Amino acid sequence: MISAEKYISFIEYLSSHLSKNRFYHSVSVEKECRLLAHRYGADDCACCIAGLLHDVTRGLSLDEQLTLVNRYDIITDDFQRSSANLLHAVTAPAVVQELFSINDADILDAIRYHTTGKPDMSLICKIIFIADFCEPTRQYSFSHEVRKLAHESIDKAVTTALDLTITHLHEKNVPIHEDTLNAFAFYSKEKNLKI
Ligand code: DGI
Ligand code: FE
Ligand code: FE
Repeated sequence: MISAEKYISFIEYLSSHLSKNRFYHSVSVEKECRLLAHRYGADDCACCIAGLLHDVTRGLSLDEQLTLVNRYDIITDDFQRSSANLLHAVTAPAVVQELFSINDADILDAIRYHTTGKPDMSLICKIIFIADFCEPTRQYSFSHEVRKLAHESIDKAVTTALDLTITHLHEKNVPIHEDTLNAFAFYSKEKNLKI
């Protein structure tokens, strides 16, 4: 259980550092995380904290993200350093640790991989990845379909979300990070579909 003071400090920080839409998205991810945590028996407090805070650095420019990479000595690759879309997931765990003293490795890992996913994710990692993809304020036509699937099989939802992301990025001629490709290779093997 998280204290009221701590929860309010998250909300105050996010509402003053994110756009209105991004703030609303973060709260919506938190709500979706709670539903999925109850559905799959995950730690709902950890899932909600990770869901609420996952985009904490999303409002920063690429240069501001790179300043964080240097300040916290974060290990990154060239691809991540060239893309604010990818880099916000890499910088967020350090900020969450520093600002809010959150040191839970599962929460930090779920935030770190919320954009690309990775092979063999923990349950909390999968819940944040999917809640981010399909929370109800998302505008994509297929988010509703993935949301329904997520409540039936989290692994099938992860596979579908990765597949849709890769197809979408291909169509836009955007290069795909190896973490995303490795995650899809792992989850698209039917033997790995556990739930
Ligand atoms: O931060 P959000 O908008 O809530 O969503 P996100 O963190 O899941 O994704 C941010 C963006 O990153 C989104 O436009 C999709 C993109 N993305 C996801 N995987 C990859 C990627 N972009 C590249 N270049 N490569 C990837 O593998
Ligand atoms: Fe994000
Ligand atoms: Fe997000």
